[in-house]
Amino acid sequence: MKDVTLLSDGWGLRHGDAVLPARVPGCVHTDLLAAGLIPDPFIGTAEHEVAWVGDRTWTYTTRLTAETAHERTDLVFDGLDTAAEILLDGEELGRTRNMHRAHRFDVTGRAGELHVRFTPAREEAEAVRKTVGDRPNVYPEPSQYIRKMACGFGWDWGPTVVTAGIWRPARLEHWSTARIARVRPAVTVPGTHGRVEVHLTLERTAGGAGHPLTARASVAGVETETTFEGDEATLALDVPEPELWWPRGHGEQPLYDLTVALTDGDTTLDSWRRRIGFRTIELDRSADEHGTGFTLVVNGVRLFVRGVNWIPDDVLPSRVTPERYRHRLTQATDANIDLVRVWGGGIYEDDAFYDVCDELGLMVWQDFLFACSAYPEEQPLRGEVEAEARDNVVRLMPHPSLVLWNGNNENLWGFRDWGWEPELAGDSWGEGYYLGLLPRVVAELDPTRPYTAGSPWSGSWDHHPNDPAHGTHHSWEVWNRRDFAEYRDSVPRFVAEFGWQAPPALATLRRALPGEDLAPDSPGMLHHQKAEDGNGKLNRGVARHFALPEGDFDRWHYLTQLLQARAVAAGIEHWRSHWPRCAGTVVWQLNDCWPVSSWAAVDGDGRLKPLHHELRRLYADRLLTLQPAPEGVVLGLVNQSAAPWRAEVTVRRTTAGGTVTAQVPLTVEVAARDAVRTPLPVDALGVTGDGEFLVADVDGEFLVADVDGLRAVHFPVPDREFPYPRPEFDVRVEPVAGAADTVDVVVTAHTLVRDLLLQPDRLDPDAVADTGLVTLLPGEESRIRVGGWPEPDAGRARAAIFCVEPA
Ligand code: BMA
Repeated sequence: MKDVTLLSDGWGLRHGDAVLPARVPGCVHTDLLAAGLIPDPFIGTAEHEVAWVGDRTWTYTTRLTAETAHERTDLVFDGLDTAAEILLDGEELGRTRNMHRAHRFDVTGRAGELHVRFTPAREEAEAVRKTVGDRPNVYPEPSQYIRKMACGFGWDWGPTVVTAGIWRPARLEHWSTARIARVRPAVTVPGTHGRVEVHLTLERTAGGAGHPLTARASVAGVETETTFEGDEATLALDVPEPELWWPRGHGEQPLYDLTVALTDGDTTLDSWRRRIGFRTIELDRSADEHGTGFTLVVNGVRLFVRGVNWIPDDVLPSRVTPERYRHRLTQATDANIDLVRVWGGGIYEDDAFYDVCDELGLMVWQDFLFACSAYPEEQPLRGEVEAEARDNVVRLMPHPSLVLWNGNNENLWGFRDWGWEPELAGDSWGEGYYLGLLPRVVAELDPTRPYTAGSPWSGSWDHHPNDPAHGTHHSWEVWNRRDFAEYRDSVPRFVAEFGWQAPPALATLRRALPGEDLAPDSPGMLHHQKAEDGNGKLNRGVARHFALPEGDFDRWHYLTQLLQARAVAAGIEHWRSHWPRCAGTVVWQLNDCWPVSSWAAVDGDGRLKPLHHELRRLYADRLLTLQPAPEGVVLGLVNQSAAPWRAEVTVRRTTAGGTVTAQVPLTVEVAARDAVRTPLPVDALGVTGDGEFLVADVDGEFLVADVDGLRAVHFPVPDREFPYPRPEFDVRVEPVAGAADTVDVVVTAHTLVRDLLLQPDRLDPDAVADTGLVTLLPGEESRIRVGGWPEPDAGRARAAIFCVEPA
C-alpha cells in the first residue's frame, strides 16, 4: 500500500543568519509574525512596515530521509507560493511558477537537505512581463504575469501583502507498481437512477508497466471492478433511485461515499475516497422576449439564485482553517444565502470549503482565476494556465455543490469598455483562455457542468459584455455615481455583482486602529479604505438621504451601515420581484480578508454588519416589499417555497405621529416559486404615482404593509425631509432561561422608531445579536436576543442603540 509521510514538522525559514521555525502549510509572513519579527499588517498602517517581506528571496529548509521499502518516492507539494526552486542537497529537482497547482518530484532513494527557495513574486512577474510585453491592469501591480492570488497585490478592499511560502500541505508518497494519479467522477442522473462514471488514470513504476491491475469502485452499496493493463480505465456505477442532493431551501443534501481501490492480486496499492451527490445541473441561456436568460436549473427546478461573492477570507490564505470556513459559510447560510461565487482574483479554495458547501447545500460558482486585467496568452503563462485548470477542475468536480465554472472576472468587459482594446493593439489578453482553452478543458474533463466565459458576459460579442438584457450583469454605476433608487431602473437577467460599502463594526475598528481618535478621515480609517474615492462615495450616499453628521463618528458609522443595508435591499427587492426575468442576485461581497471599510456583509474580524441581517430578510423564502415604480407604489411578494402562498396583506397609510389615515386588506395569491408585483389600490389608499413622491400631499405620511410576520415600509421622501418625531422608547433586559451570557434586549417604542439598530459589539467585543435594523410603530416591541454578553445592563444596551433622528 502507498505510504504517506506528511512534511509538516521540522521546517525552518532562513532569515539572515538565523533559521526560524517555519510552519507548513504557511507563509513567510505567518512565520515572521510568530517569531515576533514583523508587526501585524492588519493593525494601523503596519501594512507599509511589512512591505519589504514581499521583495526578498526566502528559503525553507528541512531534511529528507530515504525510505527503501517502496519502488518510488515522490515529493508532493499541494501548493507552492509561487516562483520556487526546489533543491535537494544543492541539486535542482525542479522549478515552479504557479501557486494554484500541485507539484510532484521523483526523489526515490534520496535523502539530504531540502531547500525550497522563493524568488520575490514581483521579480518573477516583471521578468515575464519583459518577455511577453505590457498589458493593461486596473491595479498598478504586475498580477497578470504570474499565476498567484491577484488580490494579494492589493485590491479595492485589500492590503498589499505579497506572500511567499509552502502554503498548502507537503508530503512524501512512497509507492510500488502503480498509484492512482487521477480520478474524475462524472455524476449524472439519467432518469431515476444515478450514474457515476469514474475515469481513472494510473502512474506506474518501470516494474509495474503492463502489469494487470484491478480497480474497484463503489458507491451507495453498488460496486464494480475492472482489470486492465494500460494506465486508463473507466468504471461505471449505476445507483437505482439515489436520493437527490438539493440546494438549501429546496431539499436535503444526501452525500454518498465514492471509493476507488487499486489492487495487484491481493495487495492494495492505492485508494481514493470522496463524497459525491446526485443532482442535475443546467444553465438555461435561451433567448426570450427580454433578451438572453441566465437561469440555473437544479434537478429540473428553475432557481432564483440568492448569492454572495466570496473573496479569500484572509489575505494570508494559508491561515484559513476548515473550522473558519465552516464558521464563515454558516454565516452565509444564516443569511439565507444559497450560492457563493468564488471570485477570480482569489484562489481555488481548499477542499474543506467545498465540503462545507456540499453539506450546507450552498451552491458554488467557481471563477477561473483571472480578474480585472489583460492576461498574456504566451508561454510560460499559457502552459501554467492549462495545467492549473486541469488540476482544479479534476480536484473540485466531485463536489455536488459546484454548479458553474466561469472563465474570468470583468476581463471581457474591460477589453470592450476600459480602453484595453486600443492599448493592446492586437496583443493577446486572455480571450483565448475564456473562449477557447478553458471551455475545452471543462468539456473534456467535467462535461456535466455548465461553463460561462466571464462575469459579466452577454453570451457573445453580438451584445455588449455587460448588457443587462443578456446573460450576467455587474451593476456598479449606482454605487459609483448614483442613488440606490436607480437599481430600480432596470431588470438585468442575472446580477452577478452589485454592492454598497460600509465600515466594519466598531469593535473591529478599535482592534485594528488602537488608540486612534476615530473619524471618517482619521489616518487609520483612510488607510483601511482602499476603494477609489471610497469615503467620498460613502458620504455622498449618506447625504442624499440624511444630513451628513459632522464630528459625530458614531452617527456617521451608523448611517453608512444603514445606507449599505438599504441600498442592497433596494436592489434585491426590485430584482427578486422580477423573477423569472431576473434569475439571481450575487451581492458583492460576503466577507473580508482584513479589517477594512468594504462592501462586505461580514467584516474582517467576522462581525456581522447590519447588511447581514438584512440579507436574511431579503433572501428568505418569502419576501414582502413596497417599491416605488413608474406605475405607482408596487407591492412585491416573492414566494420561493414549494407551497403556494395566499398572502392576506394589510396595507396602512399612517402619519409620523401614528394615526392611520387609510387601511386596506389585500389578498395576493403567489404560486410556489413565483413572484407577484401588484400596484397598490390608488383610490382606497389615496396614493398617487409620481416617481419617488408617492403618498398624497399630506406631510409626514408613509406606508406600512404587513403579512405573516413580514413587514415592508415605504417612505415617500428622503429621510432628511421626513418629519420624524423625536424617537422615544424603553429598553429592558430579560434573562434567557438556560442560556449563559444571553439576554433579550426588549425595546418598546412610544413613537415611530425608524431603523433601530443595536450594535452588540459595543456591549462586548464578542457579543452577537440576532436582529439588525427594525422599524417600530408607536406601541410596538422588538425583542433582540444578545449572546456573549456576560454583564447585561439595560443602560448599556440603550447606549448601544441607534435609530433615525429628526433632521
Ligand atoms: C468588482 C469586483 C472586484 C471589486 C469590486 C468592487 O469589480 O470584481 O474587482 O473589488 O467590484 O469594486
